[in-house]
Amino acid sequence: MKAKVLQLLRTCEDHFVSGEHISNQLSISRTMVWKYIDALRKEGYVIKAVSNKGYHLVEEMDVVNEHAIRSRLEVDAIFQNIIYEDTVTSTQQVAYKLLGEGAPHGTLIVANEQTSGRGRLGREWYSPANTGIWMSLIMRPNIEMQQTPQLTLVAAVALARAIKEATNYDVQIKWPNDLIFNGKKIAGILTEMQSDPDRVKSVIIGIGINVNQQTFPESIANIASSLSLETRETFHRVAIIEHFLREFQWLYHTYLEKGFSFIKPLWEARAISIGEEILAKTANGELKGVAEGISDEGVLLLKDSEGNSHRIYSADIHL
Ligand code: BT5
Repeated sequence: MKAKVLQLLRTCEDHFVSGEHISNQLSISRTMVWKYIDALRKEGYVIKAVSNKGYHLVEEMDVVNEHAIRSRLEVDAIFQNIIYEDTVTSTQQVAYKLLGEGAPHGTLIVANEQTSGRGRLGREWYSPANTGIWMSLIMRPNIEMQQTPQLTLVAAVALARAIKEATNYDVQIKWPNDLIFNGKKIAGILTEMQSDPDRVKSVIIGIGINVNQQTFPESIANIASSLSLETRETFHRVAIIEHFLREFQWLYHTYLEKGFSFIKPLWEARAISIGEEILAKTANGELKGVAEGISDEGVLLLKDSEGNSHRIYSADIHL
């Protein structure tokens, strides 16, 4: 209900909306309307009340919680099952637990802080409170197992587009799972698949975005940054989440319908390091060469100094 009150206030952004209108629209008493307004104020929303006129949402703070997200969902949004927690170990871990309990396709888990956020290969992911977006999506796609890495690229395109829409800044994508701003990593994606021997059962897509952090631990300060540090502005996390969910939904559905060939040019348009000399550190050793692009399946193509072509399925890329 709080989400619906918020939605109504937002649709009348530049003028007052009467308590009576809210009460009629939502079929609740005027007293209940007042209670929801009061609760929203306590969360940090600045809502002006003028007798005979009604309520006016003057300012939205950087509030992230379930109804803040829900109030921004499109009617046909697939992410209807939203779980918000203040502090978790890792939203991936919460997602695994929920999968065990039968969580539906389109489950979204968002946390304000992670105490054991993780990256690929069990690496740590720095996830302090109040500043970043730490979220996991549970999807149950009908795709082949070898296609799941493509979902990382779909999510990367959706995230780059969402950041552009919410902040007006362009970010780049570094294969396979990094978003880069001014040469530094501002977001990472972690796609984990759960499968039977012959089919994908579910996929958890974990996304970490550095939004308003002003400092980073020394160990990553030279490679990591936030949107705020790079632009000297601050951003509303929930607006970035809103744009991401919208972008991801249509890209995901179009990908399922038309295949990866639809995503590839969108990915390439934002890719960093294509045509450049790179070092790919894979589980089987290191390879140096020129990144030629990605294949129609989303695999990185690298040509070494002897002219041999290599297909890279999984690696860390150093420029
Ligand atoms: C990733 O791994 O980039 C995937 C990150 C996914 C994080 C999300 S947050 C929500 C969900 N829940 C989780 O627990 N995880 C997901 P990888 O490519 O392996 O990069 C990890 C490396 O990035 C680390 O070894 C550090 O060098 C660096 N790093 C750690 N924290 C960072 C941060 N906040 N920003 C930028 N770089 C960071």
